[in-house]
Amino acid sequence: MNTLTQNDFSVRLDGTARATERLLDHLLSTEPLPGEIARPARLLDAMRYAMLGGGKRLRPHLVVETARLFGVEGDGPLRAGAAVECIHGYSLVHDDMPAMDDDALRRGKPTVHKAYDDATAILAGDALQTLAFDILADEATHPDPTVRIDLTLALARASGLGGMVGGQMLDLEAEGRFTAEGRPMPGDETSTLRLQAMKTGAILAASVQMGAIIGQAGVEQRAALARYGVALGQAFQIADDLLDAEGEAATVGKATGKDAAKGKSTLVSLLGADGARARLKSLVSRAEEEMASFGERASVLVETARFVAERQN
Ligand code: GRG
Repeated sequence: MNTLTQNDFSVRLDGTARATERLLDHLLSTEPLPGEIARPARLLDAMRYAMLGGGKRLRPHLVVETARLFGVEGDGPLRAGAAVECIHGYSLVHDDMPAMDDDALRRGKPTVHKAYDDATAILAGDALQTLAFDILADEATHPDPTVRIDLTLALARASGLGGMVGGQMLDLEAEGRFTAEGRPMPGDETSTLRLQAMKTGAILAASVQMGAIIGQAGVEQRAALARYGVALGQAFQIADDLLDAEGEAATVGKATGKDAAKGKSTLVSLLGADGARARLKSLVSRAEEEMASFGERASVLVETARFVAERQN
C-alpha cells in the first residue's frame, strides 16, 4: 500500500531540486579548485546558464531516494546526483546544437548556443562532462575509494560509447528514413527500444544504480532496482514521445512535433498513441511491482514512476 500523498512526493522532489541547485551553484563558482589554473568567465557563465534555474532534477532525485531506501542521506548522494545532472546538462547543451537536434528553446529559454555561440556551447558541454567525474572522484562524495570507483564506472558506462552517446549516434543514423511515398520508414520495436534504452534510459537507470551503490544494496536488491530503473527509463521515453506527439511547446518548454517531422521511430509511431499509453501504464505497474519487496520505504520511488508517466514537461 502506497500511503504517500502527491504533496509528500512534490515536497521530496522539490527538496532535492533545491539542494541540487545550491550544490551546483557552489560547484560552478568563480574560485578555481586545487589543480585548476583559472575559470574563464564566459565559459563558467555558459555552464551556469545551462545548469541553474531549471529542470526537474529527476536524476538527482532518483540517486537521493534510492540511497535513502538504505538509510543513507546527506551530501554523498546529493553530490552523486549533481554529477549525473552535469552529464544530463551537457547532453542537452550538445543535443540542442545545429549539428544535432538544432533547437532554439530549452526549459522555456534560449538554448546555450543561441544565448552564447556554438563554440562556447561545445566547450560548456565538455567541461560539464569532466566536472561530473571530478565530483565523483572527490572524497567529499564518499570516503571509500571503492565506492567512488563504482560510481564513476556506472556513470561512465551509462553515458559513453555503449550508453547515451552511442544511443545518440544510433538516433542520428535512424533519422530521415522515409519511404518512396514520403512516409516515415517503420523501425522495428526491438531496435527502437534498444536505441532509447541507450540514449535516455541508461542515465536514468544509472541514477538508480548509483543510489544502490551508495546504499551498499545487496545483490537481489540491486537486481530489483535495476529492473525498476529499466522500466522507469522506458516509461520516461514513452511519456517524452507522447509529449512530442501531442504536447504544446509552451507547456513542454521545447519544440514539439519533431519526431514525426524527422520520421523517427518511437513507441508512439509503432503502437499508436493509445497503444503507447497502454504500454506506459504497464511499465508503471512493473516498476511498482519491482519495489514491492522494499515495502512502504519505496513509496517515493513508486510515486516517481507515476510522476514520470504523467509529467507534462
Ligand atoms: C548529445 C551526447 C549527446 C547526447 C544526447 C539525452 C540526449 C542524448 C539528448 C537529449 C535530447 C532529448 C530532449 C531527449 C529526450 C529525453 C530527455 C533527456 C528529455 C529531457 O529530460 P528531462 O525531462 O529534462 O529530465 P529537465 O529539463 O527536467 O532536466
